[in-house]
Amino acid sequence: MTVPTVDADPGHAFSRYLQCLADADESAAVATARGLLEAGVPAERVLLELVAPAQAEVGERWARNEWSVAEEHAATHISERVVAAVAAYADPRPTRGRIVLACMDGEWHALPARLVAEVLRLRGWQVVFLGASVPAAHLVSYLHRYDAEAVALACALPMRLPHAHRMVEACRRSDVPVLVGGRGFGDDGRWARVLGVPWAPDAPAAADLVADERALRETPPARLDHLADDEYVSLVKRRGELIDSALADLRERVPSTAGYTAAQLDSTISDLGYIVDFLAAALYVDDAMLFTGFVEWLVEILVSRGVPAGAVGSTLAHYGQQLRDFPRAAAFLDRGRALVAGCRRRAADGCSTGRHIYLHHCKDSPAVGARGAVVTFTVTYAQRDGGATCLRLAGELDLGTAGELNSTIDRLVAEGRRELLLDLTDLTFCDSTGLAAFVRGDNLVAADGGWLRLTGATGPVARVLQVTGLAEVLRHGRDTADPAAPAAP
Ligand code: B12
Repeated sequence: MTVPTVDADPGHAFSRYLQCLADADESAAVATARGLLEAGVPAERVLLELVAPAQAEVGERWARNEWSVAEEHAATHISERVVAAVAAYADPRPTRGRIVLACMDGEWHALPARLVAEVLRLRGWQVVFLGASVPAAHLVSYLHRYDAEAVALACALPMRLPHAHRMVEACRRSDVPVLVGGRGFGDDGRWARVLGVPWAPDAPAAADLVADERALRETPPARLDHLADDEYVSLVKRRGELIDSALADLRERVPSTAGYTAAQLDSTISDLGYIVDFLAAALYVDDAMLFTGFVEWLVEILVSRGVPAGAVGSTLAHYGQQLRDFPRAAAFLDRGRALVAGCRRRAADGCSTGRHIYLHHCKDSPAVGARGAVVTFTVTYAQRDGGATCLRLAGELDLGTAGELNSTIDRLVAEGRRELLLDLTDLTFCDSTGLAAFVRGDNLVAADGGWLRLTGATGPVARVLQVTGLAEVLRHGRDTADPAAPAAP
C-alpha cells in the first residue's frame, strides 16, 4: 500500500498552494488545505500561515504587474473557498459572546476581515460577519438590535481613515466597545492611536483583545487637534476641482493623453483621485509618512506598468501649486516630490525603471547592491553627551540595505531616542529607498517631538539630497556642529 506523503507544515505547502492559485485550480487548493488539517495542523495555522501569506504574495504579484486583475480575482476567490472549507472542517462550537465584524464603508477587502472572523470563531466567539463596505447607519442600527460584546472594524486602505474614524464614533454612540484592525491603520497601528481606538495587528491579537474587556473599554483620547486648521475639510471640498485641474494640466503637458481610451482615462482619473484622498487622509492623521508611503507605492505600481515616475512628480507639483495656501498639505506634497525625484535619479543612473527589478536582485543575493556590484553597508551609532544619537552610515544605501537603517532607527526609537544625527561622510551611494528611510526616520522621531538631521554628505550623495530638496527638509549641513548642540528644528 502506498502511504500518501502528508504535509504537516503550512510553510512547506505554501509554494504548492500558490501554484494552485496561479493555475486557478480551486479543488487542488482546497485539497492542499484539507491535507494539512488531516495531518493535524490546527485550522488557525492553515488560515494564518497558508492562506494569509499567499494572499499577500498575490498582492505583490499584482503590484509588480506580473499578475493581471483577473488572476488576482481568481486567486482571491479560491482563497475565499479555502477559508470556507477550513471553517467547515473545524466546525467550532460557540462558547463565548457575540462579536460583530464589519468592513468600513467603502472597504472591499473582506477576506482579511473574514480570516479574523474565522479565528475568533475558532476561539469560541459567536461571530456575525457583515462583510465588505457596510454603511455606518446600517451597522449602527444592527448594533442597536443585537447584543454584541464588541464590534471589530476592518480597514485595509489608509485613505479610508477619516471614514473609519466617523464609523468608530458612530458605533461608540451605541455603547458597544470598538476595536479596529487591518493594514489601513499602519503596520504598527500608529493611526489607530491617533484616532484613539484599540487596535490589533493580527487575528490572534484581535482574539486576545476582545477577551480583555478592560483593554477594550480603554479609549485613549484621539490626537486630532491639528484638524482645527480646516485643511482637511477644505481639501475634501475641493476634491473634484483639484482632479479636474490636474487632468487639464496633464493634457497640456502630455498631449498624447488626448488619445487615451476610456479605460485609460478612467484609471488616470482614479489615480489623480487617490492622490487627493491619500493626501486628505495624511492631513487627517497629520502624518507625512502616510502620504510618502502612498507615493512610493504609486510610483512602483505606475513604473511597473510603463508610466514614468516623473508623471507622478508633475502631478504632485501641480497639486502643490493649487494648495500653496495649505501649509501642511504643501509640506506633504514636497516630501512626496522629493521621493519621486529620488526614483527618477535612480532610473537616470541606469539602475532600472521598476522597483520589482531591485527586489529580484535582492532575492538572488542580498549582498548585491542596486547597481549590481557587491556592496557593504554599515551603520554604527554612539550616544553623545547632549542626548542626541549620532549614526554613522558607510557604503551603499539602497533597497538591499535600507532595511538595516530602518531597523536600527526603529530600535533606537523603541529605546526612547528621539534626536538622531545621521553622519553620511562615508556613504558613497544613496537611492530613493535610502531617501525614503531618512524621511521615514524623520517622521518617526518627529511624531514624538524629536528630530533627525543629516550631515557630512559629499559627491553623489550630497547631490541627490540637493536635487530632491531633502537637504533642506532634513537640514543637511556639510559640517553640522556637535550633534548634541542643535535645538530641535
Ligand atoms: C484581494 C485584494 C483585493 C480584492 C479584495 C477582495 C476580498 N474579497 O477581500 C479587491 C479586488 C476588491 C481589491 C481592491 C482594491 N485593492 Co486590494 N488587495 C487585495 C490583496 C491582494 C489581498 C487581500 C488579502 O486577502 N490579504 C490577506 C490578509 C491576511 O491581509 P492582512 O492585512 O495581512 O490581514 C491581517 C492583519 O492586517 C489583520 N487584520 C486584517 N483585517 C482586520 C480587521 C480587524 C478588525 C482586525 C482586528 C485585524 C485585521 O489580521 C489579518 C490576519 O492576521 C491585497 C494584498 C495584501 N498584502 O493584503 C491587496 C491590497 C490591499 N489592495 C490594494 C489596492 C491598492 C486596492 C485597490 C485600491 C486597487 C484598485 N486600483 O482598485 C482596490 C480598493 C478597493 C476598496 N475600496 O476597498 C493595495 C493597497 C496598497 C496601499 N497603498 O494601501 C494592496 C496592498 C495590494 C498591493 N500590494 O499594492 N483588492
